[in-house]
Amino acid sequence: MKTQLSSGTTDVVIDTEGPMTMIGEKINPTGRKRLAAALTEGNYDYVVDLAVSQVEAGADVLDINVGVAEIDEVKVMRELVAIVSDAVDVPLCIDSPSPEAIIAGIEVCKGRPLINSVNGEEASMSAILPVVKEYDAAVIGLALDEGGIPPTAADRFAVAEKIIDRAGSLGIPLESIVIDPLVLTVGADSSAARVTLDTIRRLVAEYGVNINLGASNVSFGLPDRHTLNQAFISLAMGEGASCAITDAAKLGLTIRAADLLRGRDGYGMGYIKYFRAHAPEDDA
Ligand code: THG
Repeated sequence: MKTQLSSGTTDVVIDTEGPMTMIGEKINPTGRKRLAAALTEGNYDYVVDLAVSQVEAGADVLDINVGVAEIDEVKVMRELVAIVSDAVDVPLCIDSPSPEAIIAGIEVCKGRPLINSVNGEEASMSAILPVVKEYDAAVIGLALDEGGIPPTAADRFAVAEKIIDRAGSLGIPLESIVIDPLVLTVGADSSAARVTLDTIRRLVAEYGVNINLGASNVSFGLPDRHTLNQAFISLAMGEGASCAITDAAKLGLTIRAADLLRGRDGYGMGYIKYFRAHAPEDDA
């Protein structure tokens, strides 16, 4: 299954049969004081630096989240999407719970964006899915609803199915949906990653749908987070995950390695090219 995204001039395809798509996570002020201040002050140079450095590190798509308390989210989303679109030639992932902010982002971005996100709550589906339909965007569907994040794979699958069905009833095809089965930390519950992996397996088997993950959540509160993140992203790719919101500078080479190992990288060219472009000098 192929989910087409575009910057207007560059196309990116999230593909259940292809190499992993990397969405750069860093334009998100949650827990980042410097970015929150830059957004509040309208200092967009710092955000442009974050955009350029993530694309240089191999991000295929950039997430844009401007969620700071008391900010005019519609205005800042409109301005930032325009500025980032001029600075880098990659499709954007417009990250907001607000339909007005999402529309502002869609209207200024030049190609086909990914919307982050809709979830299985009635209020979210009825607010976001009509926007996705009207603008023919692609959308991430989160496996949570009024009851929160379900503790079992069966219940996360059921929420994903509810989103897929509702989207279908509005004429949004499965190709336009990327399901995010959600990742919780194994620091709090040692079966948390297993639940996510089982949800991925079933969604891929029954729907063949594209799957996105915010993979670094898995390691919150534990030592040597990078090792856990590398192991988890590899296992998730083994189950069929096709897209991750991540730090390409940290996980890019692991992701290209897993693409090669799962037979998605003919002659290892993706891995070798990535290594040549991004490996630290010492390892070259
Ligand atoms: N699914 C979807 N969207 C998501 C998530 C998801 N968006 C938010 C989040 N999860 C993914 N994005 C981020 C953005 C930034 C960071 C982590 C995830 C981050 N964290 C550092 C840390 O954890 O220590 C703190 C910042 C820093 O590097 O200084 O950066 O699951 N659809």
